[in-house]
Amino acid sequence: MVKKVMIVLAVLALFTLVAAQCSQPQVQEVQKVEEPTATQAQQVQEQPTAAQVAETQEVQESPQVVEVQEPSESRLDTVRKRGKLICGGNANLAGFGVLADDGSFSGFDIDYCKAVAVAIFGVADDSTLEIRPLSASDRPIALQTNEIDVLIRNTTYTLSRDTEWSANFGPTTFYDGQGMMVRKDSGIKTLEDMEGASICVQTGTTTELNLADQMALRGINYTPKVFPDAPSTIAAYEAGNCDGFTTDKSGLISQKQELANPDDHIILDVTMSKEPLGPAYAHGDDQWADIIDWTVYCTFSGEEFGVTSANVDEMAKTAEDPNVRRMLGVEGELGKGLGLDNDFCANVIREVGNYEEIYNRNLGPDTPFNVPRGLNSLWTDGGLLYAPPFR
Ligand SMILES: N[C@@H](CCC(=O)N[C@@H](CS)C(=O)NCC(=O)O)C(=O)O
Repeated sequence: MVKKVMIVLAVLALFTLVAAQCSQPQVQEVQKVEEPTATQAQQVQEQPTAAQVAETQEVQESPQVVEVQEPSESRLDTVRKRGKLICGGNANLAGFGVLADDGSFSGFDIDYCKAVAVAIFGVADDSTLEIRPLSASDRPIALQTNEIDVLIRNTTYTLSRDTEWSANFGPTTFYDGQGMMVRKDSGIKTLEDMEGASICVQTGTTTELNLADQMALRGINYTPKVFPDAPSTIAAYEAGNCDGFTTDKSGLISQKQELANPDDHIILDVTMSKEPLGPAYAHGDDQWADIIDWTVYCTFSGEEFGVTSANVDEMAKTAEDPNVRRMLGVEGELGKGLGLDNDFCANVIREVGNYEEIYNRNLGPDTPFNVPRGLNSLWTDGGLLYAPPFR
């Protein structure tokens, strides 16, 4: 019996020993496996990370694709291939943008359309420049659909236009403010005298909004009468349908001349808003923005340095001032940096003139408008016109 028990214990001990020996390497194997498994676990964790990376790459790549697609052809290339600049303008505002019976456009803003065409093509004529007349309400759509390359149409720079129109604004070419015109015999001298008045105003403009703000601020009740364009607005005022007509002061000065008896009307001594007018262009093409901006600055600098359409070629030959030499492209390669000819600014001044020439041709003392320069004087004359250096 004892012998049997001894044998069973021996077998059990042997089994335990074998089992222990067998399990030992298993444990070691597991441990061995576990170490790499931990690495594998990291790798497994990294796999989704890699997927995430892939996803991230996709996210990063898609805007890159968009970026690449958008400027696949720059605006400058498009305009060059087309052979002409399409400039959104005004057809109804003498002095700024007006269409003549012969189909030609003229005005201060139109001259800036011409200046941009000259900067690109060296010349502005029917083959290199098309003016596309736009109503106030049509402006943002024309910009957003790329129907026009640039908008130069007595357009006020505001924050919401900067964002909602997806537009950028170039340098202000005309600092304006909103005014009010009334009949001289109405006895109205101030806005406060307009309690209960009806006021003609054009829709799609800052004018309409400023009028509401200003009248509310002053607690004046009034009835706005809203029209889609300048001719219908001024016609309604002239027909006596409104006591007042409001728009930018430049617009009032211009529209007053359209009336049968301009002297029967006065512009009140009040400025209801700030209206910085200048070129606007679609977001997304910095080179194009630079071209518009530096074309405008060229006209400011031309006036500042006394370079005119009459003397520009002489100045290009004889000027010693490096500022003038760089501006006219006889020294350095500033035009090339914009994708233009180095003498782009000399061409602009020769063909269109410096700011003073453009201003006087359209709005100066020899025109029916005779608008004082005021804020639209050079910074050196106490005004706001200031061009950064051509350097
Ligand atoms: N500067 C303002 C007003 C611009 C504006 O459209 N003014 C009118 C009144 S002078 C005009 O030019 N009308 C011409 C037209 O559309 O017939 C703006 O940008 O909203």
